[in-house]
Amino acid sequence: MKLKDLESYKKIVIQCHDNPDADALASGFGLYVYFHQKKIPVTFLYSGPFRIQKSNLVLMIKELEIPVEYIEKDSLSPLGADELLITVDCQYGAGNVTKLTAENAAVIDHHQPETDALPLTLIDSGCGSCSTIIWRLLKDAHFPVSEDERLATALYYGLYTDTNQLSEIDNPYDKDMRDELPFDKTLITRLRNCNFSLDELEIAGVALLRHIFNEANRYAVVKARPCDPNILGLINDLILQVDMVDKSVVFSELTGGIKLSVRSCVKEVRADELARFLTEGMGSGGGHMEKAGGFISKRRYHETHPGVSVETYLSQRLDAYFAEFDIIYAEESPADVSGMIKYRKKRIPAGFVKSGDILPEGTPLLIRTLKGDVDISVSDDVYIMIGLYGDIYPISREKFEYSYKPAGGTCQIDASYTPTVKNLQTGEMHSLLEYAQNCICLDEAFIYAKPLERSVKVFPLWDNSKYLLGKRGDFLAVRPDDLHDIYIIEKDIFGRLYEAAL
Ligand SMILES: [Mn+2]
Repeated sequence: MKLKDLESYKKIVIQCHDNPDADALASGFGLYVYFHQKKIPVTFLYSGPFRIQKSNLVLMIKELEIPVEYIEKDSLSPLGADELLITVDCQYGAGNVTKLTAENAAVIDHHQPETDALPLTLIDSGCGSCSTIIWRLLKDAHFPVSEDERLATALYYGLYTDTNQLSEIDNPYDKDMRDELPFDKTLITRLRNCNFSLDELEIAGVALLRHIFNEANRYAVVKARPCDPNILGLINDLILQVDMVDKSVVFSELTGGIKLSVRSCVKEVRADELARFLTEGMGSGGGHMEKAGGFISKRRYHETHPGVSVETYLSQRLDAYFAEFDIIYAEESPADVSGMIKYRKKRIPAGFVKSGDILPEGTPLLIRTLKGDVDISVSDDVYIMIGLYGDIYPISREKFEYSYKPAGGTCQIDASYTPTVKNLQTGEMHSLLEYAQNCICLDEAFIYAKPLERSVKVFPLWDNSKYLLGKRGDFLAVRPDDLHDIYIIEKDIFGRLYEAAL
């Protein structure tokens, strides 16, 4: 869906969820500014039992001049056939937004799909905020977002608050928006410092009085009364500092579902991956290695875990998590290839970039992909391989020359986000594909591999601080010329890239 698809109506009403948060306000504001500039009559409203009272939101509306109106449920008037309702940061017909009768409705949201999709729907649950999706739509429509400081600040603050002060970001679009928007720093500082009330301070205090602690797996689970997600992160940062606790989950039960904050301070557990594990099939989770967050839909939870308390669910799920994984430190011990089969890499073109072609030797680079950011330092001996799905990994020139040869032509990938490369000294960003050339695997590229029967975390040779996660059915692979070079190939990709070598 593009903004253009929404422009053919006589009038547009933007509605965000009841009890709006900063992300909902920023998202509605972004659309409002766009349609207003297009000279289409537009209003932005919210309903529900309560008017906005939170001090940071009141300040945000006032300082950024967000033209949002509160309409009581009984005063909502139905929309006609030539009018369009757009719900932002929520879904038309869902429980957290007062229903306004409309013949035409569109949905822009970043939560898990809750309702049957309407024709005009854009939901990307991978984004940390709905503001990010609005920003993408505005950019796609060539709207100069960065020239409007009030709008830029609103969108930035929407992402900031929905991702626990940006600590729970992992989507590349979120990172791009964070890096690109020219926001008002002074105002963000003011907003940050009127973020919660004395009542919320008390919620934090009460939550800390009770906890579940598991000594064997060194985790804690804490329940907080319904509150703003920022409070959960604040409580959790404190809990993680306890000497016996290495991982912790703080949650609260809200009207629409369960909001989680997840923390880890050991490299064997990535908080973002644990958040995904805890919310799997019922919501979404993600973030950083140490700080992450998640949301579980109430409806999905009750369907799959009827009558189970959230504390019980989380403790059992955490125990399952710790029982599930084997850990391999590639640097420390070579792979045991006895149960593995030899595979030949199919001769499918892949992309590669000589890092020395991008910038001068020694320049620190950040390469952003759908699967995360990778840091490298430019060197004539470091090449970057680009897989069919936009996955990237560094390879030494020597290994490259042994296994591949340049094949000419432009490199094409099949991914929803094209890897970007950022010069960490200047902040300049480019598409990695600008520098890419095709290459094909020489005949003699073989690997040993076997499908995994249990989940495994591999700390690869090229980075022993971050693991690669392999799930049951994925393949554990190792290069015959270096039995320490152990990695994971996802099961969906394996068959397309490898064939058994007879
Ligand atoms: Mn949101």
